[in-house]
Amino acid sequence: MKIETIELRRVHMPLVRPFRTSFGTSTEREVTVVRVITADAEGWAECAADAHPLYSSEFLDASDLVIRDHLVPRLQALGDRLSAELVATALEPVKGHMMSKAVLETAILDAQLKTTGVSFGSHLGAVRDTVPAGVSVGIMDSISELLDAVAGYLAEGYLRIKLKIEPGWDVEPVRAVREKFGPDLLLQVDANTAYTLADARHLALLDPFDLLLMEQPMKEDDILGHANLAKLIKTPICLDESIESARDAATAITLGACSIINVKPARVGGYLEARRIHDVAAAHGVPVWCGGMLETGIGRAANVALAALPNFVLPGDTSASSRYFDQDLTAPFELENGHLRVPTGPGIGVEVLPDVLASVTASTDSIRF
Ligand code: OSB
Ligand code: MG
Repeated sequence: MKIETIELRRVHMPLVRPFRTSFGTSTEREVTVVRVITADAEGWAECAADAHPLYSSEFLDASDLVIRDHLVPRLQALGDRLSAELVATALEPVKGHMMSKAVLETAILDAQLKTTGVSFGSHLGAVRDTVPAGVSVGIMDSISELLDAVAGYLAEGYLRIKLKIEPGWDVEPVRAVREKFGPDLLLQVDANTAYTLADARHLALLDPFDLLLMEQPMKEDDILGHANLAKLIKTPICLDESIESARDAATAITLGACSIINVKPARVGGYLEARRIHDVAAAHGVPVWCGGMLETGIGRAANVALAALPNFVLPGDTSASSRYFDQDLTAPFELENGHLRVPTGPGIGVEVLPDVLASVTASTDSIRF
């Protein structure tokens, strides 16, 4: 494939309500949208890094810089041999920066699939037309505010609720949601690394609430700690931040650090590695689900396609556009009986709305290839 230009565009997307996690509060999603222009097609993707290095060490200003100065030159060196399948290997010498690598691989894969008329879903191996939608519910100022928020999401049709937790906001909100919405509600929690093994006895207080899983209770590099915690609590442990590759997944599963994995393509360098994690987990009988990074319709389209693979057996954080934005960058993803439809058009299968994109763009940088 011959790329002519790569455009990096910084956009600011106001969130419909603040989203608070154990690592901070967001009131807008600032994101870098990447457009890859070839003679035959345009490929689109978004970088999942946040403005601040709080979820992981990556952040948007650093991502723009590493893309421009370190990643794009390595792709240019491939010349016309460049293809999505070669991106990860070409970028391997650069340590880390998985989200920056992912956005390039994804935009190139989108352009490539558009050229051949194949959808992300078909290319990755989707086996479903729709995927069940869960929703990630932020930390609130009060339990009553939380119960109202959960009731609203359930009325919209969401099939699974994930509560963000942190020390001081864990057992009581979980108890309140379980008591109010009953034993059939699919309920899980996400701590984003806010606890240590010294909290094991406290986290075991969540055992009676029949949670589907507890996501990333401890630090990302604490695989041994998660394996130890798994022996001390009944709730299944799911890893998010700890898993950056299929090898990480194999290690964590083998050491007993998790029995479920949250697959975020951005965190693992793209959809091709995400599929390998899906395959490794499936081979071990470990279910996976598709996480999210408050994506716009651009990233959501590809996530929904991935979530249609066979071992994505739990509802993902693949929510409707309205959970995040009043105005998405694409036609909005909408719930149909609690499900999102997997796009079937070429590539990511959704069109970017040029006027909307222009209205939220703060700056654009064009790199001649
Ligand atoms: O840990 O899963 C997470 C959002 C931003 C960063 C990290 C996480 C999240 C979410 C929301 O939980 C997922 C979404 O709705 O996109
Ligand atoms: Mg998480």
